[in-house]
Amino acid sequence: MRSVKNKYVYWMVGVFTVLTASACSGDPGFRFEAETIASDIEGAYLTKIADLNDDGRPDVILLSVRSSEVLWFENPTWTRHVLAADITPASVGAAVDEQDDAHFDGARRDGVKIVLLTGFHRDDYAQNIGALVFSDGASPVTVFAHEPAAHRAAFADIDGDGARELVVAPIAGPGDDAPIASLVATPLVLYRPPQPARHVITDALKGTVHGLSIIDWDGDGRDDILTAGFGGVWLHQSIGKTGGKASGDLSKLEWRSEQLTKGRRDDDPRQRGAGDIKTGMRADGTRFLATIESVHGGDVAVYEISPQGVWRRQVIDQDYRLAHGFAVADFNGDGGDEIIVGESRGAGGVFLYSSSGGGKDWRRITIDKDGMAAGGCEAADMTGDGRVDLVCAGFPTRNAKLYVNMTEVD
Ligand SMILES: [Ca+2]
Ligand SMILES: [Ca+2]
Ligand SMILES: [Ca+2]
Ligand SMILES: [Ca+2]
Repeated sequence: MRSVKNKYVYWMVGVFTVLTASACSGDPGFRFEAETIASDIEGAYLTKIADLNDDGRPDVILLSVRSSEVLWFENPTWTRHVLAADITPASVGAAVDEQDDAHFDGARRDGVKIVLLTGFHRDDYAQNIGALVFSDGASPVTVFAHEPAAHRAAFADIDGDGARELVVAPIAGPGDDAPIASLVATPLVLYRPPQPARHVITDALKGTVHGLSIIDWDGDGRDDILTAGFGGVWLHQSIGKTGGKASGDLSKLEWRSEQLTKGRRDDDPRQRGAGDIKTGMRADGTRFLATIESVHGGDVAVYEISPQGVWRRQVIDQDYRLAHGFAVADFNGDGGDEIIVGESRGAGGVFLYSSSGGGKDWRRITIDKDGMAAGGCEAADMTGDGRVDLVCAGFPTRNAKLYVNMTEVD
């Protein structure tokens, strides 16, 4: 019988380095200890956390935009394994579906489903074939579809039937030779891997789309989708039924898409909008939005809704050359979420923003000053002690690190 996640206990191995000990008056001191997962990964870009060997400990998939291999690192020794080989060109996104035991009526789960987005030419965008690669850990890895310029993906239960579908967000419309600066229509697409059928959620997004986030926005048991791009932050919700658990017809869904905020304003349309989107929760239970603005931009913004229903923008930092690593989680257990932002240029830097008062007093705390130029950061409890840790991967620094959360939690 499978051990229940979050109840495992084990000792982390490796040499820890105390990186920061911040203790502002009246503010809980955030403290992280860094552990190197890998330091020789050319093109290290993003991570995807998932328990790949089903031992209850979350492992780390590492995507490189310079490698034909996708590696995964086994927690807690960080022994490296090849997840997929001969990926040409590189892989830029991954989505993992770890089904809860409840979905299998208490039976042991069948392992994880993984989709890798590959075929992304960093230097020749017009050749972005967007191969969608499927692995269930048992059958051979297969390419089940092509979605040109596929860039972000996430599993989400869109129709509320208990099984997750795959949302794929291309960075731009097909054939665009400069997708990071596109001004044409960009699709948002739904799949049920490994079935090849393609379902367009919307073609209302104009220009580059760089951020994708999943949340059950209205608490109705169906996951909803947030996207970020030159056109701002959009919410996409499905209506209608597909009928039949895990096998319904996704083409029967109807979609409602609305813009939540325009994001950054600028005369240049390629400097507008938002590059990434996360949702967070205040300690009092109110929701906020956090964004990087614009695409590959340097601003960090927080939005809170007004009594009139308008998302009000507050820029909390503008110091980044290219902010890319991005995560939102409650690192000190006070019920309110903090924001993580990684500088992806030069020597980098990983920073935490904390708002202790529930107001506009976001303060910045350094987690890693110059040892991580984070292209991606993810928050998860990697050590099994109930505290949320942080995993980041960096391109210029060619590395991946675990930041073990040592913050005192109430
Ligand atoms: Ca594991
Ligand atoms: Ca579903
Ligand atoms: Ca919903
Ligand atoms: Ca907190």
